[in-house]
Formats: sequence, structure tokens, C-alpha cells
Amino acid sequence: MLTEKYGLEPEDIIFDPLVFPCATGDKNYIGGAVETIEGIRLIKQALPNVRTILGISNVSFGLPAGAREVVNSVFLYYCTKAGLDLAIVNAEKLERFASIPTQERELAENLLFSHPPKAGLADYSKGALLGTVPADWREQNKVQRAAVNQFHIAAITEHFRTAKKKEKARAADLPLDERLANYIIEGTRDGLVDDLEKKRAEGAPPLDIVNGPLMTGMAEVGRLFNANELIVAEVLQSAEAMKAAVSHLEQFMEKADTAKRGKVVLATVKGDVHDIGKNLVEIILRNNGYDVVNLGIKVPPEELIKAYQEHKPDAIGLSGLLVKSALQMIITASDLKDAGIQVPLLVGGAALSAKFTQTKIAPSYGKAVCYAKDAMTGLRLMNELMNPTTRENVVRAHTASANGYAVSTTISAAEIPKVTRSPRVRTDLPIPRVATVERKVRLVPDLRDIWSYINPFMLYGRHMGFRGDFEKRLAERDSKAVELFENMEEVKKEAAEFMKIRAVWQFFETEADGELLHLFVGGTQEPVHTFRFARQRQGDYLCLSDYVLPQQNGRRDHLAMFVVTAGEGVRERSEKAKNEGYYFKSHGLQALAIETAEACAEWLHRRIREDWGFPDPPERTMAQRFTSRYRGKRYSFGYPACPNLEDQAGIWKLLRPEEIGVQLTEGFMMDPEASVSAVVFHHPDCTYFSIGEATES
Ligand code: B1M
Repeated sequence: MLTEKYGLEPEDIIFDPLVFPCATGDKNYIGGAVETIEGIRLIKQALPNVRTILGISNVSFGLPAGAREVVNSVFLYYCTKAGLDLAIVNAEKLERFASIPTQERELAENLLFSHPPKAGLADYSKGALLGTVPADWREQNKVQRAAVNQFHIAAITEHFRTAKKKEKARAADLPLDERLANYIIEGTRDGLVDDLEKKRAEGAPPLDIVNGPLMTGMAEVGRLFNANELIVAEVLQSAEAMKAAVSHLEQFMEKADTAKRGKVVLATVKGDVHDIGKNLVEIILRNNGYDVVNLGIKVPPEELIKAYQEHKPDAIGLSGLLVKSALQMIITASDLKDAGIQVPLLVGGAALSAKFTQTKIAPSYGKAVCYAKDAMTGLRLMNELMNPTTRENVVRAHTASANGYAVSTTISAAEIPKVTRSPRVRTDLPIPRVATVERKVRLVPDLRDIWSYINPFMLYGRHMGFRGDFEKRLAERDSKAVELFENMEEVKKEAAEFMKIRAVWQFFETEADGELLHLFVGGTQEPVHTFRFARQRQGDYLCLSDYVLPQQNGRRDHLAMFVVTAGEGVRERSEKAKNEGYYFKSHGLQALAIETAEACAEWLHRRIREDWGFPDPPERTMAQRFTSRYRGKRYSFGYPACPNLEDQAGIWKLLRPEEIGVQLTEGFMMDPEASVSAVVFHHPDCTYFSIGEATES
């Protein structure tokens, strides 16, 4: 009626499923909290575009103040999970779900959900009655419901009556400077601007506020991160609060006022497309008082030299993901030296090491080159370089004798042992048939399906910084795990609006000839491409070509090749979020895209096993897939078994991934960053190995 007859937009219709007090003892309202949450879920299910609203604090009417805060926060959390859009509540009197002590959260959940009491029954008058109460309040009879409700009201009231008002001096009670630092440490903006205004009203110049309590907060964030008490995701939220504070104060600063502790020109080196690492470094440096000029990706030395002359930075930061990029850093360093540049270089990247930096890059630059294993190390190095008392030591410790270092990228084939096939790989196996040898190009529609193939350790652990078994902790409702999961679900919601997963793959007939692997189409005699893979020089003498079975009755074996990507539009969206100060979302989008590409590789590899006639048994778990416990393996060029990145050109010639929007750079890297390529073999003896000599570290 409202939409059709009166033409209202669904999102302009707001349903309030009502909240009933759960702690007044009124029998009519027991279980009301569960039904309200269920109501929200049903409304959103039936009418996904309308909105829902609730007056939260009514649920805790009658409880002591401290208890009300926790019950309101826990109730709001579950309502939001069910789909609540709007809440009428005093945000000041809300606790971050993540920081509610477990015991208090359980007291609130027991009361809200009428959970059967587990403890404290021995000396409770109705202990016997409560010992056998059903878990679901709906199955409890009237007497049981009232008894359970009474029990939990008493338990939570007693806890808050006796518990000395939370030691944690209410934020409001903290001295103003401590409160300002606390906003940064907690990564919250509720009340931040009011308190900044209070501080300004006390006559504090904006710059002193930044360099004072706010920087104190950021320094504490750095200390907590290095002490493993804060994870990357939380550091990003603290940086967001810092950005919000500085942006607010900047309007009151004199033009000349600059909180800048120094300036860094940052770039991903020539031929490399990776910027998730570099962008994290930018966010951390920028929100710790450094001016950062981020030149982006694939930056050639000449552009770096121009940027140096234009911005006169105190240091130059070079980033790169692959060994090829590390080699490019040597060239870049010597070009910068030849241009007369002498400021310290900071270098970082997944395939880089301190040893490579000292022995290869530093000698080519002749001045200080500092290896930063992560963004926080980058910050510490910059702080030490900009601090006159520590600078000399850092420079001396990171300056190598300037004898330069020549780059050799070729893999010397000379010493390949006489072995032409590893004794470890059987040949007497039947060649499985493949369903099709056609080239397949797909827009993979179902994001959620592919996201079920994401390895939680990589997304929540490696990229967002969670320490420990994320899935286990999430199942235990660990607050940090719950909050990170919830925040990444928000990122997924945004990604669902634009993320595209594309794949191209094909099976090829193939024949091995020692280290050579010939690929054919349509039974032709002439190979369409030949790869030369390196062979281990000792041990099992493994070489990828060994995984191809010799012809059987004139029938050749097959391999599959694929390229997948989830990078379309990600860089722009991530850049936009970063510029708007939404750092968690910015990093989260890039991390999600990267792991979505990896997940799509896992999903496609499963399909390829099906097309090869050995589908995964139903009982196979994702964890088993993440540790490749299935027949055959996929090998990505650049990885230890096939370190020659140049072989990517063979994939590009045969699969033409440009059609799915993936370009190969002059450094044989794939643009966009969130892309993966691989060659897939079905041989049951496949294993991941390293040929050990191609990469020098
Ligand atoms: Co792949 N990958 N990968 N990869 N990947 C590596 C790097 C590799 C070492 C794995 C291996 O061999 N075991 C290998 C490189 C070996 C080599 O160089 N030959 C490799 C390869 C080969 C590849 C592909 C080529 C495989 C293929 O598909 N054929 C392919 C290339 C993709 C492309 O061209 N677009 C590829 C793809 C990918 C994914 C996209 C799936 C994914 C994301 C890559 C990314 O991070 N952008 C990925 C991942 C996740 C990895 C590993 C597992 C982890 C990298 C990581 O942590 N990234 C990595 C193996 C490993 O390291 N264990 C591997 C997260 C990012 C935030 O960290 O970039 O290191 P990072 O930045 C950090 C620090 O390095 C430092 O601070 C940052 C934040 O803390 N830092 C700086 C970086 N820059 C700095 C600058 C500074 C200061 C600090 O200046 C001030």
C-alpha cells in the first residue's frame, strides 16, 4: 500500500519491531529480546529494502547503570547482526562490543536470551528447578521462564552492585589530554571533535594538540603493535581517528603551521604493480606526522629522480613484491646515486630481505639503505633518521662500501645433471581424459561462493594482522575476532557492489622431453609453445616436466593453465577510501581482492579436477584444499618450482588474458595486482619443491 498506492520508496519506510524490558520481572516480556531480534531478521528477509529502527535502552530498564550499558551494547550488537539499520541510543553510554569483559558479556547474553543458568545453582533456592531448563526459552514453561529470568536479573544486578564502578575510569573522567590520546589508541571518533574543541577552548594551539596528546596516542599505538597487543586492523582504525583529528584541527592552523616531522617519496619500483604494502606504509607514515608523496606503481628511476628534485624529501621509500623487483631496486639505487641523490633509502617487499638489501642494494647506492620488514619498522627507521641523536648510528649501520653490484637475471643452465626425469615420479599411470580442450573465459558470478574458498589465515591473519587461529577464536566469540569479522563483512558489502572475478583457462595436450615441455592443440605435430623448466641438481632431481606422462597408444597427456583476477576497479576504490581517511576499508578492499583472486584459483583448480574426471569427494574440507591435499598440483610462475617469471609470456601467448583485463608488465607481473596465474598437472606424485638455484637471496 505505502509503496504502490502512496508511491513511497521502500527505504523511506522504517519499521520499529519494538523493544520490551527484559529485567523488570514482568512475565509478559520475558524472551522479548529474542523475539525482537528475530523480528528484525524476518522483516529484513521479507522486505530487504525497508529499514528498521529500535529504541535500544528500553531493553535494560530497571538495571543498575553499569549493567544497562553492557546489556544495551550486547543487545545492539545482536540486533545489528540481524540487520538493524537505525538505533536510538546514547552512544556515550555504549561500550565497544570488543572491549566488554567476557564475564559481563555472558551475564548480558544469559539475561537477554534466557539461557539456562550453568553456575551458582547450588545455593540458589530454585536450583533444582533451574537444573533441567531447556536451552531455548520458547520450550521453557511459565515457571521455568520466570525462574531463569529472575536468576539472571539477580546475577547481573549483583555483579554491577558489588563490582567497584568499573575501574576503568569512565572515559569522561579521564584528564582531557589522556582522553585525546585514548581516542587514537582506541581508534574511536565518538566525542573526539567535542574534546578537541574543549582543548582548543583552553587556548591550546592546534599544532600543539597534534604534536602533544594526539602524537602521544599514535606513539602508544606503535608500542602496542610492536608488543603484539594491537593488530594491523586496529592500527588502521587508530590512523583513521588520527586523520579525523588532524583534518578537524587543520582548519584552525596557520598556513605556515606544519606538523610534519619529515617528507618521504614512496614508490613501487619499475615493472611492479603491487601497492597494498606501499599503501600501508603511506597510511602509517602519514598519520605519524610525515608528509608522504606516493608516486604509485611501476615507477621508473627517472621519475623518482624528478620527484626528488621537486619535493626534496628526507628519504625515499622503494617497494616491490617479487625478486625481480628486488633486482630492480639495485638498478634504481645506482641510478639515484648517479643523479647525485644521497638521502636514505627505505626498502621493503615480500621477496626482499635484510641480507639482500645490505649485500646487493646498499653497495649500489653507497649511502644508507634501510630494510623495513613491515610498515611499523618503516616508521621506526624514519623516526630514528629524523632524530639528530639517533640519525648518525642509523646511517652508519645501513651504509655499505660503494662497490656496486651487477645484476644477473639469467638462470645458468650449464650444470643441469644428466638426469632427464626424476626417479620419484611414476610413468606407469593411465592418462586421464579431459572433458574439453576449449579455451574458457568466464565472469565468475557468485562472489559469496568464491569467498568461501578464501583462506582465513591469509585474509584475517596475514593481511589484517589477527594473531592465532581466527576461525577457532571466532567460533569461541572472541571479541577481537568477532569485531574483525564484522568489519570485514562491511568491506565485503562494499565489494559486492563492484568486485568482478574473471577467469580464463584451457587444457593443452603436452609432451615432455627432459626439461622441455611442449604444448599442442588439436593433435598437431608442431607445438604451440615450449617451456624449459629447471631441474633440481640434487635430491629427487625434480622438474615440472616430469609430471607429464609419456604418450599412451598415441594419446598425449594434458596440463591446464589459467589466469584469474579480482582486481578490476579495486585500486580506484581503495585509493578513494584512503584519501577519505577510511584506512580499514582501503586496506581491507585490497586484501579482500588479493585473497579473492587466490580463492578463485582454488575454486577453478577444483573445477579442473572435475573436468579431469577426479572430482573432490564430498567429505573434502576447505582446510584440506588450502593445504592442497588433493590429486595433482598447481604451480605459479615465480614460485620456487618454476622461478622464471618470464615464462608468464607463454601463458599470455596461449591464453590471451588481456581479454579478462589482465596485462603483463615489462617485469612480467600482472596488472591488476590481485591476479594469479598457474599451470596445473594431474600427476598423483606432484609435490611442491624448490629448484633452489634460480633465486639468489
Ligand atoms: Co605472491 N608471490 N605472487 N601473491 N605472494 C610471493 C611474493 C612469493 C615470494 C611467494 C613464494 O615464492 N613463496 C613469490 C615471489 C617469488 C619471486 O619473486 N620469484 C610470489 C609470486 C611468484 C607471485 C605470482 C607471480 C604468482 C603467479 O600468479 N604466477 C603472482 C604475481 C601477481 C601479479 O603479478 N599481480 C603472485 C600473486 C600474489 C597474490 C596476488 C595472490 C598475493 C598478493 C600479493 C601482494 O601482496 N600484493 C600474493 C601473496 C599474498 C604472496 C605472499 C604469500 C605474501 C605477500 C604479502 O604479505 N603481501 C608472498 C610469499 C611470502 O612473502 N611469504 C608471495 C602483503 C603486503 C602487505 O606485504 O607487500 O610485503 P608486503 O608489504 C609489507 C612489507 O614488505 C613492508 O611493509 C608492508 C606492510 O607491512 N614494505 C615496506 C613494503 N614496501 C615497503 C616500503 C617501505 C617500507 C616498508 O618504504 C618506506
